[in-house]
Amino acid sequence: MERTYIMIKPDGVQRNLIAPILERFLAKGYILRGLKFLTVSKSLAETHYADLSSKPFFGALVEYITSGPVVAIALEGKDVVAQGRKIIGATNPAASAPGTIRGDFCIEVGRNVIHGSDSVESAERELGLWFPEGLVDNTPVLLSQIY
Ligand code: 3AN
Repeated sequence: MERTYIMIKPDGVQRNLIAPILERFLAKGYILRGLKFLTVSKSLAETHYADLSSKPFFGALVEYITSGPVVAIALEGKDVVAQGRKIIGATNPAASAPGTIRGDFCIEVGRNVIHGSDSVESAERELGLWFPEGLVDNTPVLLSQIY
């Protein structure tokens, strides 16, 4: 089953958007396979964004991601990478439709509250980076087995 890496960035955490953001993915039906709250080291931020290292905003991006705790999330489900990106919206919030996370919750590209993997290959790389301990077995069970 396909997986993606989602991250609520420091501005999303500080603006108390953890619950409303998480709600959108879980209500849609994706399965939670990993969830943690952590402060990001400079080296982890640089490795995560290695593809952008030549961009003029790279330094500011690393500073932003390391400026406070983030929520790292592993999700699983059919077509979750592409569908997750649709739920998130465009990189620039100004181009994100209302109803998307960035369309509803932010204004600036440099403070765009959330990250989502852009391909199945980057998802696997990012999940390995952020969840080196592996993911949690979270096979849905019938409610009748719980209650
Ligand atoms: P996305 O996060 O939508 O996959 P990327 O991978 O192109 O977009 O960019 C990664 C992050 O870099 C963005 N989420 C944003 O925080 C930052 N970023 C991208 N473009 C710019 C820009 N022009 N100015 C400042 N920050 C940017």
